[in-house]
Order: sequence, then structure tokens, then C-alpha cells
Amino acid sequence: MTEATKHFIGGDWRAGAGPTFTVLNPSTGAPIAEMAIGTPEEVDEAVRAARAALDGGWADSTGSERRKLLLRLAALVAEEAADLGRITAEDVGMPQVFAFGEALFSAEYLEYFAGWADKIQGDTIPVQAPRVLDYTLREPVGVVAAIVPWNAPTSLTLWKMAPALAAGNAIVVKPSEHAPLVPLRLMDLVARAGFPPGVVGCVTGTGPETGRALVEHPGVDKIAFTGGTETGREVASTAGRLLKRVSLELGGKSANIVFADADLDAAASQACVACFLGSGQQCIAGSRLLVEASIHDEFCERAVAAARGFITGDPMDPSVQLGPLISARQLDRVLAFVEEARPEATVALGGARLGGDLARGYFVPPTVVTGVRNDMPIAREEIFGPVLSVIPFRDEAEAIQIANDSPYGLAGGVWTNDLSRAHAVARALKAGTVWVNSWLAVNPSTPFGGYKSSGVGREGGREALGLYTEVKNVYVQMR
Ligand code: TXE
Repeated sequence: MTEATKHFIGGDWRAGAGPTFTVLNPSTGAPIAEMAIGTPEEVDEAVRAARAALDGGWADSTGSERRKLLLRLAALVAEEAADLGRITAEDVGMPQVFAFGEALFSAEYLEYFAGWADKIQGDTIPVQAPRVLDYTLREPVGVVAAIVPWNAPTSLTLWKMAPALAAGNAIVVKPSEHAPLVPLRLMDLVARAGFPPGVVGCVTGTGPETGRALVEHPGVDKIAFTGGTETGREVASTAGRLLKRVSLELGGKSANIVFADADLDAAASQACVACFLGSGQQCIAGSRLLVEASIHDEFCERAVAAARGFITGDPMDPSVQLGPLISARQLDRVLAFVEEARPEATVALGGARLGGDLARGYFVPPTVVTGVRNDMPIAREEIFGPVLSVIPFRDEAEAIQIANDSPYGLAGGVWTNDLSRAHAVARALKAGTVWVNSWLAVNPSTPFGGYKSSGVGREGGREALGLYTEVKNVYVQMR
């Protein structure tokens, strides 16, 4: 076993003083790294280094300085995309080709926010008083704590870093204990890009030890969290108690609605991509497939045929589309949902762990469950696995009612060729993103986030800048 990973604090790599956590390759169950579990003292050092960087000049940096740094980082991320892809495949089990694409997409995200860095501005506001100049300033919030999950570590780390840095904040990243290697690799690139020491830091560790210490640290002004809804609740309540700014990107149970008039071939194949990409381990998975009753049986056959075409296996193999689940715990959890549904529903495809060459990893193939009712646990809980639940509906009103009958509201999809219906359903869905005749299209320039238990705030686009800036109103009485 190699030496333990280090923290990135104040621009330096530091060996951890605390215990370690063994990171496993989910394809084989073999250890790949010993990750340092950051102590409260190390968290404190990273937050202090971030504050010192702000006070030492970063808070006064110009937009064009930040733009150039972000563009340099974007170029490095694109240059190192193959390496980031390889690390993601090993650490997370995401197929290498997709992880490579994720890194390139993340570079574009950095470029987009680099473009904002010198365009963040306030307003001049007319007020009802003579000889007054009133204007607003948009100032950085201060020190941001970024708590990131494992499922897409390159993008989910950079989705927080890019707008936070564009707006002039300093940031301390706490990667997931299941996948710390990509965020650590990103810190190498941060150093190479030339960010001043302390502006970006990274303390690895587990949630209860390191994550909690970071969230509770009095020097942290804003928390940006992506993860499970239960953890999100705890983070939000800490933020509420300490009155820190907080944004949360949490789970989902998104409904993909297919009407009889849709392009059924496209809908069937995209419904599978929507649910199975990342082995279903994505917050925006279209895990509930709502199908109009008149085409239900035929459409299920098409969806099963499309799902059968996905190749599950070694994420290093370029032909593979589904890698393993992240851990033995997730594997057990995912399969338990399928077992629980069996007496009432039909497992039309998949539903069991893969053996043979893949027996050492946590592999589950595309699984399609038909005859699901929306009140069954398989339709209500975020499974975070490649499990597509098919639910029939009679008409538009019932489709909307079923789609919205969920504690979550991250995304939704509508498949139809009727323009009026597409817009009407898009408007009726209680979800932060609605795709019409598509799924998974996420752009740096568009807002992303959830209604209800799917989160608070919008990452992406101009909206994200609001998460990382304070607005100051200045009222000047002229003589
Ligand atoms: O998430 P956690 P886990 C969902 C998905 C999955 C479930 C559990 O349903 O099955 O969450 O996954 C840190 N204070 N999503 O256990 O625990 C933790 O170290 C501060 C949806 O991986 O939420 C990690 O860095 N931080 C999701 C991050 O929070 C704490 C992506 C997420 O871990 C903490 C991942 C604490 N008390 C899972 N406890 C999405 N929205 O895309 C944990 N952490």
C-alpha cells in the first residue's frame, strides 16, 4: 500500500496527522489508496489559510486576474482530461470514456465562469429622495466550504469552484471519502494554474469527522453541498443554527413522461440513457418512467430491448457503458429495493448482481421493473442504481399528478410531438429542470438545482453567481 494521501493547505501538500480510510476500487474491491482523515485542526488550518488569502489580496483581485487564472485551470483540466478520466474510472467505476467526457465538460464550465469573472456588477437604483446616488455592489461571500460527493467528482468539484472563484471567494473542498483522488488531482492543477496559496484548499476525510468540522467552522461563510438528502438536512440545520449561507444539491426521483404521440424509438433509448448512465448513480437519473397506457406494453418491450443493449463491465474497457456501483453497501441497498418490489411488480430485466469475471466488483446490470405503483418504495426513494421503474398513466392530468407526487423535484422529462402539451406539462412539473424530447442535457450556462427535497439554490448559469456573492446597497446623500 502506498503512503496516505495528503491535504492541500495554504498551497502546500501536508501529510495528515489523523487516521486513514481505505479507498476501494469498486470494480474489484481492492484497496487503491489510504486517504488521510482530516482532523478539526487541519480543517481549521485550511480555513485560516483561505481567510489569509482573501485578506492578503485575493479579495481585491480584479475580475480579469481571476478570469485568466480560471482559463488557465480550464486549459489544464482539458489537457489532463484523459488522466482525470482514468482516475475516475478507478476510484468511482465510471466508464473511462464517459469520465474523460466529464472532464472536458468541466473545463467548459470553468471557461464559462471565467467569462463572468470580470462582468459581475451591481445596479444604479433610483430612490425617492433628492440628490441621492444609490448603487449596489456584488461582493464575495468570503470562505466557501465545498462538500462534494463521489459520483461525478470532476464536475461536482468544479461546479462549486468555478463560480465561487469567479466571484472572488476562497474555497476549501472536502471530497467524498469514496472518491478523493480526483479532487486531489485537481489541486495539482490549481497549483499549476498559479492561484495564490490558500485561495483553494482541500482537506480529505469522512463526513462525520472532517465534513462536519468544516461545516461548523466559524470561519466558513458559505456551505455548498452536494450529496444525499439526509446529510443535506443535517448540513442545512447546522447552517441554520450558525446562520451561514448554504446551497444544497440533493437527491432526485425524476419522472420521464412518454406520451403515445412521441418518437417512441428515441424515447425508449433515451429513457434508458436517462436512468442507466453512471449506473443510475446520478441525482438527475430519470428513474421513474411514466408511459401512456395505450402504448404501455409495446413501449416496455422497446425499453427492455434498448436496456439489453447496454454493456456492463470493466470501466477501463472503452466499449463498456455501465461500471460498478460505488460500494458493497450501495449494491445491497439497490438490490433490496428490487427484492422488495418483486411480489407486486415484474422484474422484466436484470435485478441481480453480476458474477463471473465481475464477481469481485459491485456490478448490477440495467434493471427494468414494470407494473410499479407510485406509492411503492421503489418509486419513492432515490435508489442510486440502474433501476428503471415503469408506471402507466391514463392521461396528461394523471401523468402530471404522478410525476409531482414525490418528495423530490430535481428534474423531469416530457416526450411528445404536441407542442402545446410539451410546454403545458413542462410548466406543471414541480422540478428544477425539465427536458422536452431529451434528457441529461446540462449546460454551464443554465441553472441547475431542485424543488422540494432536491435542494436549495441553483448551480450553473448566472444564477450560480447569486450563491457566491453578497449584495451591498450604498446610499450616498450628496450635498
Ligand atoms: O452521501 P453523503 P453518500 C445520495 C444517494 C446515495 C446517498 C448516500 O441517494 O445513495 O446519497 O450517498 C459528506 N457533515 N447521493 O453516503 O453521505 C461526505 O463525506 C458534512 C446523491 O455518499 O451525503 C461526502 O463528501 N459533510 C448525490 C458528501 O457529504 C458530510 C450524490 C456526500 O455524502 C456529513 C451522492 C456531515 N455530517 C449521493 N456526512 C447527488 N445529489 O448527486 C457526510 N458528509
